[in-house]
Amino acid sequence: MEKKFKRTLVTCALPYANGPVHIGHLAGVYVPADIYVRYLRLRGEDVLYVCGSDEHGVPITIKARQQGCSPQDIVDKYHKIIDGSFKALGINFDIYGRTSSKVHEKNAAQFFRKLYDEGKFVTRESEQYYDPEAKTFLADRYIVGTCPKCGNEGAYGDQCEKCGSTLSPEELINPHSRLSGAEPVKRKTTHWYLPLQDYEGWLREWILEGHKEWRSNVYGQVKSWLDGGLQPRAVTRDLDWGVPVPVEGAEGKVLYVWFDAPIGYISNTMELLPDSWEKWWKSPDTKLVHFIGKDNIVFHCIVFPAMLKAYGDGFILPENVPANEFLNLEGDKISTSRGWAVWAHEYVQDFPGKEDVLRYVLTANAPETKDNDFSWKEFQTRNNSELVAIFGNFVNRAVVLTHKYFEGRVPAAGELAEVDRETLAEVPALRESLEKNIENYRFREALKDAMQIARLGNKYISDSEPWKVAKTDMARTGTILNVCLQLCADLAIAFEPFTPFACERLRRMLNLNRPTARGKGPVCGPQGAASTGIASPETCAGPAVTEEGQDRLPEKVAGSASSVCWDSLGAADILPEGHQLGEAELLFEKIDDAAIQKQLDRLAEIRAQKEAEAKAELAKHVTPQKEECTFDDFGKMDIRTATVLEAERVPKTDKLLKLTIDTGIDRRVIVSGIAEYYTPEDMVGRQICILANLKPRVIKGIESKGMILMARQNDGTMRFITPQETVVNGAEIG
Ligand code: B3M
Ligand code: ZN
Repeated sequence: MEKKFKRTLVTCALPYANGPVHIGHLAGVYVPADIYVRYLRLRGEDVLYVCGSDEHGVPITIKARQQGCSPQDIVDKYHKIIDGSFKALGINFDIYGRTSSKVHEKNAAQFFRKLYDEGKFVTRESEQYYDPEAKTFLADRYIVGTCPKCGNEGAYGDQCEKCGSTLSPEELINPHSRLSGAEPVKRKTTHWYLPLQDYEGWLREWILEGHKEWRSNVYGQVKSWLDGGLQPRAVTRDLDWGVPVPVEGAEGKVLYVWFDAPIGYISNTMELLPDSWEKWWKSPDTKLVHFIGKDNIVFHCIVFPAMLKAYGDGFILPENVPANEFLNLEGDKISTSRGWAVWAHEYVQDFPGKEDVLRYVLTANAPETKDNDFSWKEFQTRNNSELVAIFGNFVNRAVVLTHKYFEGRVPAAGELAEVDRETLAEVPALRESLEKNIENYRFREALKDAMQIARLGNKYISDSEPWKVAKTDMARTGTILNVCLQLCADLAIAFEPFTPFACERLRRMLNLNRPTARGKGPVCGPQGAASTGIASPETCAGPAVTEEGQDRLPEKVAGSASSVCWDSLGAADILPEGHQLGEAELLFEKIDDAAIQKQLDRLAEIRAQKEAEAKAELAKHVTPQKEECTFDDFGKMDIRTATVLEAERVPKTDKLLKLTIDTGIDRRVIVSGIAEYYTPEDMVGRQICILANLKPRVIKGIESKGMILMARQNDGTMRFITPQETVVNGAEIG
């Protein structure tokens, strides 16, 4: 049986404040969380929505070093950018805190101290790398060297970003410190560890037995971690940026970022609600939901719960952790370091007024069950053919025609025809499906349900042709438009979680209030907004919403069409006859090719730059020169130009081409292992260079006379050598 909760605490992964957020973050975490929160609030649920910047960790100190500033400067800069882009996209947390805050430092230290005092940690001495020049221990990321797998000279002690291998500093060839360049030495150091293995049985029971309903990607990852056996996990680091370990003799040590960051959820709640935060974290009536990306699953499903369990004191555990997979960009993995990303703060500048389009596309294409790809073409198509051509077009026709024929007042619905009734009857079913989908974290499907209402409306108005009916039957025209306007009002409610800015415009057109959660809990947005008719999405958030004791909306605001709520969705009379509409405005605008091309050009530039860098990198690894030879040695080789006349694959082989060539001396056959790199069509007509006097060999039953000269690049790929200008066949080379 579903457990009933009184309130919901929604957390979003705290973004690292070492760079801006991009569409991968938005699609993976923040847009789905925002939909969920907006929806719950529409339903009258008591919700607290918590996020903040993750301001500790090695990447931040590295960035500071690169830019010649302090880690604090870095986090100040990115905290502001990230906070701003969330707001711009309508993602309004009740608090967007920071882990560099005083409240957090105190709270995280206290959390550690309690576990420490109660003997919940074990200490271990280990050998860690130490920079003898900079006189500091080195986190794995601070050590660079040559990757043993691919030869990349800039591989980190934890990972090679070029080939993606996970590494340990021991594996690096020629390791050196990023701080001083010195070769790191091993030194003994002591750290505190949380013995995760002690929590294994409990975790199994709680998740593997108790939460079979979790998404299969989450459940599967947890299971494989547990099946693999848990190990003690270090919760401290030798570093000078972070929360100092609150224990005597721990100078120069800080809490590991993944220990302090999740505590940040709690600290941020404390910061917002110093007197009532415990209600959100320690009441079994609170439903805790963590929105995260798949790379954070182990921390949110294993490490943090084990920390909370160790701490005790009534802390609740997540009811669900709907982690998403990754979003790629134009077929390639998003990469902050390579600049292969669409940044949220740049998007809102490049596409002002189109915040909803991004929200819509990222939801329609959300990586809920598998990695997905974002492409600018798809972005354009979804905007132009779905938002504009279906949703916007329908609303526009309904509102414009009502102004044209009925002075902008909702006409009376006469007797409903079959098609009217059937159309209206579809909405409650869609609503039910939408509710189920959101409640089960299937946001893509939920969006389809909402969009289906727009499709329904668009089809209804096209089929009913009120503009034609108006020539003969004004009463029927009125009925059709009445039905259309009710569907428009449905859309204004159903789309609120997904496209809040467009819904605000739509409500303005329909002269409707922001939908409220009538009678079920605190209202969504300040009371004052109700009388002004319009409340901006911003007013939907804010701590006041979640505080208890707030006035509730009256059960029914009689006669006022301007007050709708989620429960109005699907009713046939949301807008009463005679209700005055606002002016028609464009709900969505087309995005032209030029705007898309601009984005594609930017990405092409990045790609070209990366390719050039890769080439330069390749050029660095030239194989060493061979042993000396004499002029006579060389003179024995008869190297000539020739032209390929015919080419075909050698049957039953992958690598061989049979080439018939004109050598100037004769016409002959050479069998060459180049089929991996060239097709027969590539070769015909091309001028090549051959070693003409190589002793003939029989290959796969074919006599091969000579050898084609190829350049072997250091990644192993081959290119044939061709004269820059066409020369006669048989010209001697030397
Ligand atoms: N900052 C990692 C990430 O963005 C991390 C999340 C912390 S949530 C407590 O992938
Ligand atoms: Zn590598």
